[in-house]
Amino acid sequence: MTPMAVRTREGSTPDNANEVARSSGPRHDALGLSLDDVKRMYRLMLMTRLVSERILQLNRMGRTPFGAGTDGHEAAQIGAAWCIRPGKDWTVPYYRDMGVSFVLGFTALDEFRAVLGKATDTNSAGRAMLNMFSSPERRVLSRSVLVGTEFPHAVGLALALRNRKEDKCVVFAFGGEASTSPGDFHEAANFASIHKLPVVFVIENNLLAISTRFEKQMAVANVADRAAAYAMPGHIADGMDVLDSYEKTRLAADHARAGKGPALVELKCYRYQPHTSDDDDSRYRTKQEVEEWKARDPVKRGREYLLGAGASEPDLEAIRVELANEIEKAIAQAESEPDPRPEDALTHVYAEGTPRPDGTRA
Ligand SMILES: Cc1ncc(C[n+]2csc(CCOP(=O)(O)OP(=O)(O)O)c2C)c(N)n1
Repeated sequence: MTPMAVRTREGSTPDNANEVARSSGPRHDALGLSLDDVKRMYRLMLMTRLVSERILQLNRMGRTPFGAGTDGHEAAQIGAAWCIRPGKDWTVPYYRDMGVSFVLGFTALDEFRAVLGKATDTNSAGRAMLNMFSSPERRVLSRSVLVGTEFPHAVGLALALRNRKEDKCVVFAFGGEASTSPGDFHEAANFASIHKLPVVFVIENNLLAISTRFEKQMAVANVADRAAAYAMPGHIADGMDVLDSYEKTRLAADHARAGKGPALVELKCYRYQPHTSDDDDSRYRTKQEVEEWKARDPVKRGREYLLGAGASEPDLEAIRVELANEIEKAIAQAESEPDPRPEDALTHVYAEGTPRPDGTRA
């Protein structure tokens, strides 16, 4: 399977009214982004790449139990998450969404605390699997690792926003392409569309669900084709390009924000690492396939774009050095922090004060 050019879906119902105007200037200008915005996007893409690579290294050294690499998803995640308004919109990220979490303000230290299962982990105090991001202040919904279960929750959240009259707030529900196969996705999309709820389904299509290839996952050519069944727009983005990912997600977000109901954006990307640190990807793909996708590497493309738009090599090198230092400091800090206490294992699992049959309370 070679990297596919991004196709526009035939028969799609693009939200033409919201198409971003083209100009002859730099692409980011036409999207209303400054060069500084693009630099910040690049910084977060590089941070995501470096942290992801470091997690796998630490795992192979026996210092972390588990990892789920983000490499290859950076442009999709940073570009899409750039449309989220912090503190207003809600986000339901999935387990591969470290880049989304960084846009929302999570730090490398937050990530390493979670990966190392430390008591200081802000998501679950070391109880949940890594990347079960959770933050009421940042409006990030804690979710289950069961794929697809996030969508009915996201739609319920959107209904609650409407009932509370939190107008113009949108719920961004993320998932991989395989998460659109369980019934949860279809029930959620149907309900959201009937009730015109402000949900953006952000689907990172990396063509593989562990070892199951896209063609064995669904009969349609694009995940975005599924949107038509629910009368919602389905946009397709080159998920290896941060600006395209931003542009297409913004079309979907503008639609939802305008009260027109849900929309879906499919970000076509590829994961470089095995599915998780426990997976042997040599059993279902060739190194050549991975290399072909790496030729379109999103971080490298972001760097080339910035150099072409006026950023300097020393500027970009300074970003890399600063990130590398921040990451090593975060690892050392997280490793020095306490593990959860065994006696806290059930905290927040059962409601405190639950009545026992004998009338006492737990
Ligand atoms: C309901 C359910 N079935 C199976 C699994 C096991 N599982 C974990 S990840 C995964 C693949 C998901 O693929 P996709 O949604 O495309 O996301 P990706 O991991 O490729 O980013 C599966 C089948 C699960 N977590 N939940």
